[in-house]
Amino acid sequence: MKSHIGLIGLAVMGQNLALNIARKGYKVSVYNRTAQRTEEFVKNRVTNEEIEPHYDIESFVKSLERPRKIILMVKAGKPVDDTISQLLPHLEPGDLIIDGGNSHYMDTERRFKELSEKGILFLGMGVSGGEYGALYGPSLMPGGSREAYNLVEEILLKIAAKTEDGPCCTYVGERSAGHFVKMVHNGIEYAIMQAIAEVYHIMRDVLSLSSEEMSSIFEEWNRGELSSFLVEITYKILRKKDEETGKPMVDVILDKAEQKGTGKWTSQAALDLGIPTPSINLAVVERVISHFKDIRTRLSKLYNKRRSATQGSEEFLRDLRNSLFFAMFMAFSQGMWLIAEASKEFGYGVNLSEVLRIWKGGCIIRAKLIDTLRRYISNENAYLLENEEVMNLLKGKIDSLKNILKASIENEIPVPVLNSSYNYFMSLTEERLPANLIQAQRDFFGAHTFERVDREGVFHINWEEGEIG
Ligand code: NBP
Repeated sequence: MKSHIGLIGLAVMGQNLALNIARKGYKVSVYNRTAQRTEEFVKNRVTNEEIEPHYDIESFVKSLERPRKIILMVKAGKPVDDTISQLLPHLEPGDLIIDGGNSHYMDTERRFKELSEKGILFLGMGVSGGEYGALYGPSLMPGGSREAYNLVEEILLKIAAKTEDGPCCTYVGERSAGHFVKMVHNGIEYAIMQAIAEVYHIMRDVLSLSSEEMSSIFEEWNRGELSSFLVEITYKILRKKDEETGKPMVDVILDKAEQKGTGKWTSQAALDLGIPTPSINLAVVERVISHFKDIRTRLSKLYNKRRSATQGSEEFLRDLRNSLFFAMFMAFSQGMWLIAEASKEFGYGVNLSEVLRIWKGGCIIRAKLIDTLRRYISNENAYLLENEEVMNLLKGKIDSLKNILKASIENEIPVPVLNSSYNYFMSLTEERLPANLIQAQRDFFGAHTFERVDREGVFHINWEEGEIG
């Protein structure tokens, strides 16, 4: 019997996805560039699942029912192109390749075009949820042609995470829409992680709370409006002890944050499309700063920080909780606005509410807040701020955020994402920004012209001698 589907790339994600698909009753052929990985996978992890290993591409392709459906779970970048090149001689028009890695959306755009010209169907599919999600139910964000999606919809819906609103998978949109949406998902993830880290920093260095105390607070928060996967893992992380030293695990981890690039890509795309995503941008920048450990250590000795120990009063903890909620909301506001703009610009046809729905389960940014966002999102209100209930919700948090920002300034603690959430909101809600002065400066030194508030037209003046046109 031929396999229903094939999967190439048996690192952690590929292995788990193959097992997940096989456990839903499908026969899966697998292939990996390095044969040893395939052998170990079959020996150590495959039990009753119908998983057929292959050690050359040709036999792998021949083992698949037609039209062939092949998922790639290889490293993003050149490995995807290499694998596609190896597959192509063995494929026929109508066969489907699904790239499930974190590919850059522009690469997906190019591959979609190249493969379409050869009659090969292609889906760029974001997969979120890490290795656990891949095995037990990820959030899937496939984009490409509807025809391609229809070929695998049944399988994808079965393997995706489930919530009361259905499986966490939908046809996201045309061409590279799936990978664009996955990229922004990761950008939002960066911002929320950084906001949580900033709150932790204040708890640790201003309130002097122990890891156990912080863990209990995050655990309690996770039962309320902040309920989310990232808050949940935070309280679990904070209570974990290092077996060697007995210290809290977080205290023995070096404070240098790594990144694989999806946050940076989100910021780059946002800058290109002209959509403000300051929380995401600053979360990326803060990871970069974290890398300069030596410089930070030297400078910290030169510029002693002034810290005044503050009592962790009920009010202060409430303010911290409200600030985190506010920052989380702004991360979604910026991300969804970016997706809406990309959808318009690139003709993706993304349904924003559906994107939020498939982020309700399986993925890293799943959060109770998403239910609220889904009630108010629309193409016109993609930034989610133009609604009376949202307005009341946010107004109730602003004073808290101001208190926390004041405390962070008092204690010289960096809170770039909490701060940028505040400034993003304050800029967007300010009728008269000082951009008039910037226009004047541009016109002064570069004759870049300006518009006037009192009449139509484009103007330039000679700033030292009077109006010239
Ligand atoms: P990796 O991103 O570490 O990639 C390892 C896989 O790529 C191995 O199967 C490796 O084969 C294969 N590969 C490489 Br490297 N170069 C190749 C080439 N030139 N030709 C063919 N195969 C090649 O694996 P992963 O962490 O499982 O992630 C897979 C994809 O899923 C990535 O795009 C990743 O960004 C994405 N993703 C990962 C996570 C996560 O939590 N890890 C979550 C969501 C999405 P080999 O065995 O022969 O070296």
